[in-house]
Amino acid sequence: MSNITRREFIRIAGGISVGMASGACSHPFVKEKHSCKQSQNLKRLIGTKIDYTKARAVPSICFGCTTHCGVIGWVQDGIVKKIEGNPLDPNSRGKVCAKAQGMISYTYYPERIIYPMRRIGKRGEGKWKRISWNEALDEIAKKMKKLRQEEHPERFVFHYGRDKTKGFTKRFTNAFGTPNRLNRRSICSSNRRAPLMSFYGREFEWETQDFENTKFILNFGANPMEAYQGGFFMMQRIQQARVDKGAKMITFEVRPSATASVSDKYFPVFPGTDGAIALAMINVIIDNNLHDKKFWDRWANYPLNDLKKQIASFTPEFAEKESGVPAEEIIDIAIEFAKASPECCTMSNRGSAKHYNGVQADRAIRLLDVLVGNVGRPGGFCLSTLRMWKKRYGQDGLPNIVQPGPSPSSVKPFQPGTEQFNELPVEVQERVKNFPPEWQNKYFGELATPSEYPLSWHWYPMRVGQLVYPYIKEGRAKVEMYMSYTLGASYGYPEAKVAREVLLDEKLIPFHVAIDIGYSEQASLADIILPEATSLERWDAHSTNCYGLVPYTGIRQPMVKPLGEAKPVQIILRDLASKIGGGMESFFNFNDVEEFYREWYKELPISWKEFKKRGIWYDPNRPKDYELYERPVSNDDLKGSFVNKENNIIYKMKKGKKVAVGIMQDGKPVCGFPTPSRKIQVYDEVFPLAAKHVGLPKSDENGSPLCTYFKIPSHVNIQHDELIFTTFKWNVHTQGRTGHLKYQAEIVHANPVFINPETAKRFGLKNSDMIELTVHRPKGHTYRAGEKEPVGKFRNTVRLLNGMHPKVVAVSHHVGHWEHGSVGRSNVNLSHESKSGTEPHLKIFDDKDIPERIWWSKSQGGPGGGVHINDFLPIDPAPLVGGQNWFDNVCSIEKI
Ligand SMILES: Nc1nc2c(c(=O)[nH]1)N[C@H]1C(S)=C(S)[C@@H](COP(=O)(O)OP(=O)(O)OC[C@H]3O[C@@H](n4cnc5c(=O)[nH]c(N)nc54)[C@H](O)[C@@H]3O)O[C@H]1N2
Ligand SMILES: Nc1nc2c(c(=O)[nH]1)N[C@H]1C(S)=C(S)[C@@H](COP(=O)(O)OP(=O)(O)OC[C@H]3O[C@@H](n4cnc5c(=O)[nH]c(N)nc54)[C@H](O)[C@@H]3O)O[C@H]1N2
Ligand code: SF4
Ligand SMILES: [Mo]
Repeated sequence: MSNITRREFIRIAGGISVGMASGACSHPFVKEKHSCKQSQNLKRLIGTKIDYTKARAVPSICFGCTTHCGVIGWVQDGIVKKIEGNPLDPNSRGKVCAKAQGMISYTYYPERIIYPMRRIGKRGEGKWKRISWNEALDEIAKKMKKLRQEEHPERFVFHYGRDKTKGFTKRFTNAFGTPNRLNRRSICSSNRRAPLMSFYGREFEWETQDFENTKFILNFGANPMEAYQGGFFMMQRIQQARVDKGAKMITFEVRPSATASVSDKYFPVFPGTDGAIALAMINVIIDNNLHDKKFWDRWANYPLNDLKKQIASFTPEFAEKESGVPAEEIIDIAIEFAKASPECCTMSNRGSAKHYNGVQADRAIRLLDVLVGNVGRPGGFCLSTLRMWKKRYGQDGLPNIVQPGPSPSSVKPFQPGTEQFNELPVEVQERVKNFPPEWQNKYFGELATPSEYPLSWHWYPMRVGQLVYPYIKEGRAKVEMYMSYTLGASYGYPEAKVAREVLLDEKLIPFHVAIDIGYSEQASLADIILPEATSLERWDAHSTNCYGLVPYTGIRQPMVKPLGEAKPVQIILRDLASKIGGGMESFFNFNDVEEFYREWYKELPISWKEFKKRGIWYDPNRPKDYELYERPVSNDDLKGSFVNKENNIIYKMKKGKKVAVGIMQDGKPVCGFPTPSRKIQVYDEVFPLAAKHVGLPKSDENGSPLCTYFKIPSHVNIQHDELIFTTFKWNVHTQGRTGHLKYQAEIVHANPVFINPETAKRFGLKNSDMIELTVHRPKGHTYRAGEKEPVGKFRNTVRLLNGMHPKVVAVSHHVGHWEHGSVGRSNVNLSHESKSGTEPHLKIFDDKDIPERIWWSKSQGGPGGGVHINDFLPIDPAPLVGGQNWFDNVCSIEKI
């Protein structure tokens, strides 16, 4: 890299100053030796075997990845010694993966943060001192109070990565009055969710295939064998269906992922062409008359003949040309898929969706299920109720699980004439003024509801996280206080250097508070760090879609007391609310977190004591969530309802608003789908509507009301010597949060560039050669599109791998940290040694592994801790929805 900016210098210099830290106050890892009981216990017991006659079993919910399995923690003498699966969990069915033990690693990480810290040097310089909770919260509250007094609550920005409090933090931001409760949806899954919500309604933003009973799985780039939100639940059932029932799985991928590797057939595809394959299959199925006409006519909102006419040009031969998958294979697979219906299903995730054309690709994939009529049927593409705290679909007997106490809402849309609106750039004001009223009422400024990406907030606020930092830099929003919660943007967002640059600029972000459990790259750029209790030390309510198709709920409960002064976020926010006052405190009227959740679950048919003992509750007598759309409208909803004769929709007045509650089918009132038409919206006017309002040219087919395929603009003229740089996840790591967990890091601590051996030959490369990768700016209607200057260059070693698509190089993330303590940095020279003789890091116990056994560190003659690649992945939001196009990056490589 040629030029080092001032900020990068600060980062580097910060690293060095940490390395040479001396004197009283230098690093957030607390200096004094722990002599408390906790620490004595740890010293004595870490590494010893469990004595099951003495150990206590505490059920809880894993926080190791987005899957959230039910677990049991074995606790002995106040220490969690082992994590096992909770057999009562209907989703994970008593199993856990290796990552679950990581919760023990991070709870007892010697360099964990367990006291509030305040920076004493420059921001990012790495100099800290311990302060009391009172001091920390007083300082934060004083600033926040001022914002409320000045009627600018929106200048408080709460940005989270994974918030599993089920709305608790929203209670806080709503009570404060800020709409800027930002998330990571665009980074993760918004392109994936939008097609589902368009088809099936907000409530079904995620499907739940009935894998246990399926016979044929058509997989477009999902990787449940090592990742996927819920992958662990799926993996078990997929393999069960394959082994017990001979089910088949076909995978389209760009690299031999774990899922591709165990599939019956794996086809390496040219990146971003899954949509062409799916559309070709739709044509084949219709041509062979293998579609389910009855289902289509009853439930799809568009005539099949018209659809056929519009997609006729996407033939198998066309798809072969685009994707490289032979036309005959596409035909055979389509036929086999349709013939297996209803015991067949599609599966896709970020691989197909996180592209410039990914929303339309996933709409095409989703259409395959509608076409063969497997939706909601046994063995098919099912839709389970994600949440269980409302009675719906005529299902009685489910408790109403809601947060106790009044629901705060002082968040106001940015209406023309308000100060907030007038502060917006003029072109934004103009755009918003032209929005339909429904959107105007949902507009809360450019961070929460970016006006150029209306489909990121049309269904519900998905946020465009990767634009938050550029927008702050451009002055599209004014920030006074920024609070990061479980957020690793400075490491794991695309062009993470932009996040760091903005976080380092005290003019753009005058105050930064990080609520974290460790000294992450994000926390290192804070003014105050508030230490959270880990998932083994805190409460949370849990629910997610269940692959057993029976909604359930579970409770995360503390197995042990928080170490040091760490506190659960609920207590941190309660205490902060009470210091801010002005009515906020009334929404946090509880003494302890257990009291709050006990109240929340008061309608559960089992006692609180029993619930805590089991950790999980579901109604075993509830019929599985098959064909919810055919369920009769409940008597409650029918009372006072009326039918619109033109579209057969059943409406009802609720709180002065006309709400659809079902649809008449063959003279019977059934629930249908929670969409405006109560049908499956394979045709959706919202796409052209959004395209019109943001001025997307007609030639950009993201605005098509029917699914379609078009080439990714950056790939149109891709050169012979250019490749596509893709990124993926490893089975033993989770995002940027596990690189420092010793056992996981020992297994995977490097991220070489995987490349096809033939391609390698073409570039004169062999295993372990060093290359330089230059990543180019994307094209199309996206951030900094078409700029000549590359996003950046990085160096890494190559690893030859058969089965890679010849035009793809793939590099994982998770590693290459420069914070997160010694294991994170793969640095055995415990950098935080102080000359004063006191231990600089939190010495809760002597863990010989850290630092002595980080054998892969360079100073021990190892290969080092991998390369940080996210600075070189361009910020690239897909038009309209804003999901990050992680897998489109065109790059050049050069041998060094
Ligand atoms: N072990 C582990 N599990 C996790 C996580 C983790 O970090 N580690 N993270 C969780 C989270 S937050 C998420 S979002 C999920 C993500 O779960 P997945 O989406 O299943 O996994 P990713 O690795 O994000 O997906 C990218 C996959 O798409 C492939 N791909 C890239 N381009 C294309 C293409 O054009 N076509 C096709 N067909 N495939 C392509 C990549 O090779 C890669 O295997 O995993 C969750 N589970
Ligand atoms: N190269 C590349 N980059 C990717 C991806 C990829 O496939 N490749 N995947 C992307 C995806 S799908 C996602 S979802 C994002 C995720 O990105 P983020 O949402 O930013 O999540 P993490 O990187 O896991 O960072 C989590 C932060 O939370 C902290 N943390 C962990 N546990 C706790 C806790 O219990 N309490 C608190 N308060 N803090 C905690 C960690 O210390 C860390 O700082 O990453 C994205 N980045
Ligand atoms: S799959 Fe995820 S949630 Fe389940 S045990 Fe593994 S880390 Fe924990
Ligand atoms: Mo994600």
